[in-house]
This record gives sequence, structure tokens and C-alpha cells, in this order.
Amino acid sequence: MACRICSGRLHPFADFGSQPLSDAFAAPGGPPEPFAFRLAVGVCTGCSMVQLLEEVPRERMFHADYPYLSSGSSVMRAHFESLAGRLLDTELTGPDPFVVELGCNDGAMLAAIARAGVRHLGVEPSGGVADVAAAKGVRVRKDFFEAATAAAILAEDGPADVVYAANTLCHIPYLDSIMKGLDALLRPSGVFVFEDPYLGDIVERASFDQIYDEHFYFFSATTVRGLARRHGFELVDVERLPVHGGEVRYTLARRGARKPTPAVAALLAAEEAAALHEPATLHRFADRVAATRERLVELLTGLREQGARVYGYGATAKSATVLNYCGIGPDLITFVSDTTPAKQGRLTPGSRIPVRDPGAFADPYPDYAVLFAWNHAEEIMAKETGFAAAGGTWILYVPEVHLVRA
Ligand code: DWN
Ligand code: SAH
Ligand code: ZN
Repeated sequence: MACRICSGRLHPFADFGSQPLSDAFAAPGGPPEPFAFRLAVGVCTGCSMVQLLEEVPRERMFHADYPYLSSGSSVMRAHFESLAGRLLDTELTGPDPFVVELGCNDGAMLAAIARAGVRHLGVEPSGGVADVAAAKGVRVRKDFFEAATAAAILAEDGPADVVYAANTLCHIPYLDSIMKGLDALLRPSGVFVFEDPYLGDIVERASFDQIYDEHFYFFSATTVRGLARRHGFELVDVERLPVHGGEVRYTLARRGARKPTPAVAALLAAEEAAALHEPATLHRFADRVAATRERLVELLTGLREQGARVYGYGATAKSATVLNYCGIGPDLITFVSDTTPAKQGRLTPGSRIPVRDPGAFADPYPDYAVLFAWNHAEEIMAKETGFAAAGGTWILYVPEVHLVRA
């Protein structure tokens, strides 16, 4: 297995075995979904990029029935609206500006740009969520972004001032084609702004559930700078974000076009000091993950023996790794509550736990709830006052297994 960035040798450090596709929620009664691929992750001995060892074909993950909706969290809605405001104020100030978003999903970000009357295009291959964005007045192209797509957009709309991508670039193994596309599409003064789960946070918090089929890369300032330079770009800004369990927003500009901010040097230095890409660090991460599996299974098995009622909260893509790696099924968790219509009435992939609407969560409340959407803990804990009143307890497994009184 060779690095998808530099063809270097990959050093594997964590293996979660055979896994189903994380967003393939099956209809009950149908055939069990296949454990389609091996989920394992390695670090490149050449360029240090952390990446999956096996790639799932993109059409199998991102299609008309892709269930995830960005707007399902009020915190994320506010996050994207605030980012839209910032782009409008700082980057989209010239005459007739044009912004492109890769993976615009349901339009959480671009709807605000559309309302401001600014020229835009969302590139979104998942047809169902793209339709939701279009219904909000967002102009969408149902397509995978790659070099050929960029050429087509350039021919139709002209060059872009900003290309933005949230939780999308890390989903794309073929970054060579993406970077060539950006080089073609961006104006000389244009910027590429993207945000994804940060390797530093994943390692620090042992948040191993960030590792699943759709998350192919685990970026850092070090590896993003390397990627940028290979393609004539420079990493000119980084900003740590609290969302989704810890992310970094990276800004790339053409080499020489902008002076890097002090935040870039600071994050590079912190990664060096933490030995973030060293195999020893990554093996320690894997050891912590194995301990988490042991404790979580022990806790849930004990609760079953006591006859406690245990539900799950948030049928996240991330939870597929937790459930299938730990071998947790409906014998340990009765059902998972989730607000997403396309997930309700279906089964979690591989582990086959029923997904039900939030009404079921309160009828009656469980004794314990495993918070699979732990990245939205603040938002969820603030609104689940009924669970608190009923004396319920949250189970979290990041950074280690622990209980929180609701
Ligand atoms: O990178 C990705 C991120 C952005 O979204 C994609 N590959 C897939 C997806 O990952 P995820 O499913 O792990 O994302 P979330 O945002 O952690 O999913 C939260 C889930 O919990 C959704 O299914 C909605 C649900 N939810 C809920 O039931 N009640 C969420 C909130 C906030 C709630 O209050
Ligand atoms: N930006 C949203 C959605 C993230 S989910 C958010 O942050 O909430 C990842 C999205 O990337 C999915 O909607 C998926 O369809 C899309 N995607 C995957 N590959 C892509 C590609 N090559 N070009 C554009 N979008 C892509
Ligand atoms: Zn490499």
C-alpha cells in the first residue's frame, strides 16, 4: 500500500478489521449489509500524511440516498452561517465575486451566500442532499469535484475567488486531481479554505471513531503544508475550531501571494514538539483505543447483567467504527435515537441496532445513553433536560470511557 500523496511507504498503526460502509443504514428484513472493506490506518514514511490503507469507491458512499444532513445541528448551522458572513466580509469584496463550495450538502453554508445575492456554486455528488440545498435557493452541480469538474466550472462561470470545503477534502483520496482543479479554477489572488478533523485532536483525545470509510485523510498543518507545496500553493493560515470534536480550518493561497500568519508557524512547531507523526505516538494512540474498547464492552455488558435500560444517541457515521470494532449490537443497546428521517426505521450498518426517532428516546427514558454524537455534546445535553430530570446518565468513550450525569 503506497501513500496517495507521494507514493511513499505507509507504516500501519491501527486496524479496526472488516467494516461495513458507515452511512449504509439498512432496511430491516433485508439482507445483512456486507463488511465491505478493511478499516486500517497508516502514516506515510515519506510525507507523514496519515491515511486509510484501503479505499472505498466513491460512488458506493456518496449517492442519491446519502443520509447525512449538515443542518441537523443548530451549532453547525450557526458555525456555517458565521463562516459565510466572514467570507462575504473578507474574501468576496471585489466586483462580482464567485465562490465554489465542495460538498455543500444541504446548503448549510451556501444558503447564506445565496441570500446575500453573491454568485456561487455548490458541487455535491449526493443527489438527495443536493436537492435539499437547491430548495434553499442554492445553485448546485450534482457532481464529484475533480480536475475535469473544475475545468467545466471555469468554462461556464469563470474563475473563483474562494473555494471552500468543510468535512469534504478529507473524504477525497484523489487529491492530486483536486489540487490541479483548484489551480485551474482559482483566480491568481484566490484562496482555498477547508476545515477537517484535526489529527492533533484525534491523537490527543483518542477519538478513534473519526476513522471510518468516508474519512480517508487525517490532516495536520505539517502534511497540509506539504500537500500545498507539491502543487504550487502555500499554507497561509490555520485556525483551530471546536466543532466536530476538534478541527483545523486551513487557508491555501498561491505560493508568494500571501504572507503566512504566525498561527501557521505556531501550529507546525506544536506538532513537531508533540512528535505528532512519529510511529511511537501513533502506536500509543492505538493502545489507548484498544483499552477503550475493553472498558466500553465491559461497562455495557455489566449494565445488561444489571438489567439497566441502555439506548444510543446519534446514529453517527462515526458510531459504525465503535459498534463494529467493539462488537456491540442490539443485545447491549436497544436502539439508537436520531433526528435524521433517512436513518429512522433502519438499522445501524453491520451492528444492526434499530434507529428510532427522538420521541422514542423519551418513552420511557433509558437509565443510560451512549452519546455517539459526542461532538455535539453541549448542544444535546442542553436540550435533553427531560433525560436529566429522569435521572439518566450519559456514557462517553472519548477521551476515555466515562459517565456524565444528565
Ligand atoms: O464528515 C462527516 C460529518 C461532517 O458528518 C461525514 N463523513 C458524515 C457525518 O458524520 P457523523 O454522522 O459522524 O456526523 P455528526 O454530525 O456527528 O452526526 C450527528 C448525528 O446525530 C446525525 O445523524 C444527527 C443526529 N443528531 C440527533 O439525533 N440529535 C444530532 C443532534 C445535534 C441532535 O440533537
Ligand atoms: N460540508 C458538509 C458535508 C460534509 S459530509 C458539512 O461539513 O457538514 C461530506 C460531503 O462531501 C458529502 O455531502 C459528500 O457527498 C461530499 N463529497 C464527497 N466527495 C466529494 C467530491 N469529490 N466533490 C464534492 N463533494 C464531495
Ligand atoms: Zn506520502
